[in-house]
Amino acid sequence: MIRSLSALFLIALAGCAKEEQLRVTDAWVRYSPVRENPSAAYFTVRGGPQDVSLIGVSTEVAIRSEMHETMAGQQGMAAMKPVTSVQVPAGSEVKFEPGGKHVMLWSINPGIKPPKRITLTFSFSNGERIQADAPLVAAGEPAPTQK
Ligand SMILES: [Cu+2]
Repeated sequence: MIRSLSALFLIALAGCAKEEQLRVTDAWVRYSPVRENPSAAYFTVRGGPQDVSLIGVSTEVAIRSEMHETMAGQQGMAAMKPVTSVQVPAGSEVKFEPGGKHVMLWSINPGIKPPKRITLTFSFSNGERIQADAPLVAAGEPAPTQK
């Protein structure tokens, strides 16, 4: 009885692992033309076979980057606060999008402007690192279509 249960369990695990890998899609950056103001990166993290946490997003072309969460602040004003970790449960879809979670990027190299693309590096709690290309989108330009 025990043996057959564990066999079933293994089959279930194998089926799961084949299904989805941890990945990042739909990355783009709302580019700030004012150097003192940060740009903001948006993307979708698609969970893999295990629960993990996203613990950092960085790019070589910005001096500093920080994950933020947007909260309903006082008097109806939206406020943001830095977060050091965002949970990505297995098989889930975690969106970083305008009005929600985002990554602030400070002081992108002056030579790098829309429509150039930058590479974002995503670090996860299980040691995985994923890179994704993100187009810089100028202020006033529409966001790339999200699928
Ligand atoms: Cu922010």
